[in-house]
Amino acid sequence: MIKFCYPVTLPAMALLLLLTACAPVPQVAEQVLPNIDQNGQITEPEPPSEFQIWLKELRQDALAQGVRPEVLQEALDGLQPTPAVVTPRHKQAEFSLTKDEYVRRLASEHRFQEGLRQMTQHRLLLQQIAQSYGVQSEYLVALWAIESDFGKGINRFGVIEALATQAYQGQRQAFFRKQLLAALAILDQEQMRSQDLRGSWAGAMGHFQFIPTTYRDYAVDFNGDGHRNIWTDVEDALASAASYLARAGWQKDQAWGWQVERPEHFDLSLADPDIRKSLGDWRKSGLAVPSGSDDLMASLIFPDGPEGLAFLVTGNFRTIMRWNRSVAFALAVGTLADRLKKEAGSFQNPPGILPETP
Ligand SMILES: [Ca+2]
Repeated sequence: MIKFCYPVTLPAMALLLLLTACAPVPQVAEQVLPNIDQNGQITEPEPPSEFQIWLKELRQDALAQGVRPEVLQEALDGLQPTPAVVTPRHKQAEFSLTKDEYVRRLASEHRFQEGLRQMTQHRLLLQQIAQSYGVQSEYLVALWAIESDFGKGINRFGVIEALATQAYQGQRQAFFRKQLLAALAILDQEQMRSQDLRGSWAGAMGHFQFIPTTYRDYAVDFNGDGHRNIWTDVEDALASAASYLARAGWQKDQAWGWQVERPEHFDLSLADPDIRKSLGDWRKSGLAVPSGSDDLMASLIFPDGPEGLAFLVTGNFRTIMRWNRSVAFALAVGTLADRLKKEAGSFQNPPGILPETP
């Protein structure tokens, strides 16, 4: 729980809670004192709330998974669920716009321009990461743009509080409970205070919005300072994203895919993500596909239906969709990466050729 100590006028109960929260934590075992009503009569102690019972079970599970008691005390004592949060607007937009419109919104002109600037600013770092993990720089920068607009607003919520709220009263409670347990383990392993573990309303953390289990499995300490800091170390954040993509099967010599023109009288039944054919075979089917790489396998998709745009997508597109299962997200990453690669001039990484260390 975040312990605010603002000197503002508050309802008496809230003030009492704040004073309690700001008081020193007792170092001895707490005694159970009887409740006394306004007439001085001893009353029965109030039964624990449903949330307190839930929290107790969670604490036991975290202990069983090896999280130290003092870490749990710091993170969970006094914790309360916060009012339900509203689904962010961009999530609603994904369902109200066509895929093409949504992709253009995600891969906006502003993000492209800022992406070019970031590629220049972090040129050497991006080259080192590209060589270490085999992920082209423009994809990392495109992901960075679309996940967090280069780190804007990534620290709005306390992750423990946000995840406890979702796990206790939100949708997908089992998923969020698992994430909450992973977040508690992060506090222990990284020796962080709960108030410093910041993220989104859904517990997504840092520049690339890693959920706690993703952080646990893929985050790396690229700058070697002993901490996997995806919040304020751009080195660790970018390398952690590359680490994820590399382990999810990224191929450094593949494009994500291409927009393709559909010839007249094309067999629409071939537009199926489960159908994978070589580029050579797609060419024989009548699609104008890029030259070279005839053996590369790809699928044909029509994200907005047969009347909309058509794309051939490779295994790297599937890898981006392992990151985020939204087709529009993957198309936005791919198209923004293409644009960055094309415009970045001397920074360009031709497919299959990683930049050399100067
Ligand atoms: Ca580090």
